[in-house]
Amino acid sequence: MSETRPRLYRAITCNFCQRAEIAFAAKGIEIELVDIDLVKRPAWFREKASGGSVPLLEWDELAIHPSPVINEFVEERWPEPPLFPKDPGERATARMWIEWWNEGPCPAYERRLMNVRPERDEALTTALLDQLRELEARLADRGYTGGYWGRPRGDDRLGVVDATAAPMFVRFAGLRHFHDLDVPEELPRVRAWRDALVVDPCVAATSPDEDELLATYAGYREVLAKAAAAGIEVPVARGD
Ligand SMILES: N[C@@H](CCC(=O)N[C@@H](CS)C(=O)NCC(=O)O)C(=O)O
Repeated sequence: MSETRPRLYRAITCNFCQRAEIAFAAKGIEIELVDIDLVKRPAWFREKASGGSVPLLEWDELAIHPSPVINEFVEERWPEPPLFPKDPGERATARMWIEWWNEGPCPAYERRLMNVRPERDEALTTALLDQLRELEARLADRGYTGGYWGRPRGDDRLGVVDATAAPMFVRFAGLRHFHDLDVPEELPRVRAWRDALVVDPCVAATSPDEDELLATYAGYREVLAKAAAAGIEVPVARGD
């Protein structure tokens, strides 16, 4: 394998993409970023290994996706500093959290953020808040009181679960802007985790400019609103 610079196809709105950007930043590996317009996805990109989905990592002869596999690869190829816990039980726990994140909080936030049908607002808000309450309970079960996810087990630095969760918290900017929604005050552990993650140097360095992020979301929301007006259901999250 050569030492060419890894190339990451991404979109600034995509929380999955920033997970990989954070992992590379944590490892100190410079990458080439290729921005993909998710509304006018180029035909040449649809031909690639992910079938048009971002993130996609190309490195040497490899084309790797989806985001959890990319971060596993980054960890194995560039082991220092480690993002996964050393202890096998904690590693399994980290992977279970990532699985849960992808099934629970992540799609709930995507659906609520991108909803353009006001009659669905309440149900989608409830679904998102249910996920955040479950997150609060899971953090409490871990003995979490602040800092990074690994802290209760003595590992208070950015890890793979933090890299997976942080991009959603960064994109809560969209929930605040379009829907006046935020992490409720009665969820102190979720807020503490959010607060620790968004200021982490690797997260901050890979976070999109907020105005650009909101303008891009506004463009997507316009497309979704036109589709909704035409009676077309557009999937916005896993499982739709
Ligand atoms: N499970 C994938 C999800 C990636 C994903 O949903 N990406 C979105 C953008 S945020 C996308 O490209 N969707 C279009 C598609 O999958 O064709 C991952 O973790 O990488």
